[in-house]
Amino acid sequence: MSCGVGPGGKSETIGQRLYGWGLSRRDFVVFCAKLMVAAPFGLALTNQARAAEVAREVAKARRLPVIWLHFQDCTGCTETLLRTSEPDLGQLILHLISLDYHETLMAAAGKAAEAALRSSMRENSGKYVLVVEGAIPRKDKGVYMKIGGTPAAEMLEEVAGRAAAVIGLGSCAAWGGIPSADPDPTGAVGVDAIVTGKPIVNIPGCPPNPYTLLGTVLQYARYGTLPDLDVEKRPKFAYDRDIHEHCPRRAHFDAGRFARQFGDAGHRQGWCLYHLGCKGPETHAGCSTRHFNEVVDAWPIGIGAPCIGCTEKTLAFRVPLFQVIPIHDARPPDVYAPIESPQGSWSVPAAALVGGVAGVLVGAGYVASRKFSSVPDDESVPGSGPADGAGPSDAGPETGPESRP
Ligand code: FSX
Ligand code: SF4
Ligand code: F3S
Repeated sequence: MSCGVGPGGKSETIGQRLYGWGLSRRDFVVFCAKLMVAAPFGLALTNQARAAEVAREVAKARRLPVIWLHFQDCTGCTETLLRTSEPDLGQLILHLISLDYHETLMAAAGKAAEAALRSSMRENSGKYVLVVEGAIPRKDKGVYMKIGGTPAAEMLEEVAGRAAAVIGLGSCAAWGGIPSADPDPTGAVGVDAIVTGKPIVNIPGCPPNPYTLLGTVLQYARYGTLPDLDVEKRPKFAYDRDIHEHCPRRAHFDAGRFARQFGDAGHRQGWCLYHLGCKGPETHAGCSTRHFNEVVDAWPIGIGAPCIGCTEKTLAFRVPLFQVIPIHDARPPDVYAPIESPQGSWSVPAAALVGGVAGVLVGAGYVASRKFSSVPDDESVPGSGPADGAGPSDAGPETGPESRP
């Protein structure tokens, strides 16, 4: 039994499956182009030069059997996968992989569902990828969650035992997420606190970006390898940079223009959310360049909400939402980068000229930042003016030009 749509076995290639389904080559290439945007480097699959070549590689892969377990979660991780558009990724994924067991998507229930799980484990022993969504409760012998009478931790151990690799999808499965927030009533943990002896990939985010999952699974299907991981077992291709590096509000941060309250003038003008508790400077994720649901600006900062650091083990659900974090290295430059001569060497007059131009730029930038560095009074929002005592320099000595001597 499979909750994939349409006929066809696991032995067919992804290309045969997709073209048999009626997907146009153009739509397939468009999907692969999106995959390349989500994984610009670091994923063997997208190291090809063009989207058409990535499409050729993906098309050659066999559909990977996937078993998907749900534990303590909100199902947002599945939702984010199904809520994508053009080409409809929700449909597409059911052709890219062979989703053999997924409690919220499969039609089967009760004994039939359990039989589907057993049958897939037997048929694909040692070959399937196990995707886990949700945290696993361990307190009091796991009584807080049982599936078919089996505690979640026990079920995870058993299904992971026959898997080729395990993916902890979402912050809950990666390290406990929301269910593990203080006071953590159920003793919620992530996959790697329970599973041993198997390759584990964490794809945190609450919810995570669906393309990160697809990139990981498709690479495994095509080459049998997993992407390079960082110390938290996150694929580097998706978590190598922090939000702050590519945030569209970064220019406001550098110039000292901060929203002080939700709805104040700075907030309405799209200024930096640092003082509202944004954890972007400490959060590794690609949200600022890979938005959700393929809708422009559909990501926390894009809609005016500070990043809560949902991809970081030590931030989301650990540090209060609106608490301001210390800035370590993200700071505006003291001087602008030098301008190199086209010949690659410096002549004295050119150096003098560049020095003059750079000096003017630095001066202009500094003056501009002074000019725009405080939120103008907004009488419609109580406490929104500079008099609320939260000037840019409140953020510490390293947060903006305003704080420089
Ligand atoms: Fe957790 Fe997934 Fe957050 Fe929700 O199910 S990662 S609560 S968005 O969606 O597990
Ligand atoms: Fe963007 Fe947050 Fe950095 Fe401001 S602090 S630039 S909103 S990531
Ligand atoms: Fe999470 Fe921050 Fe992205 S809250 S979704 S990592 S912007």
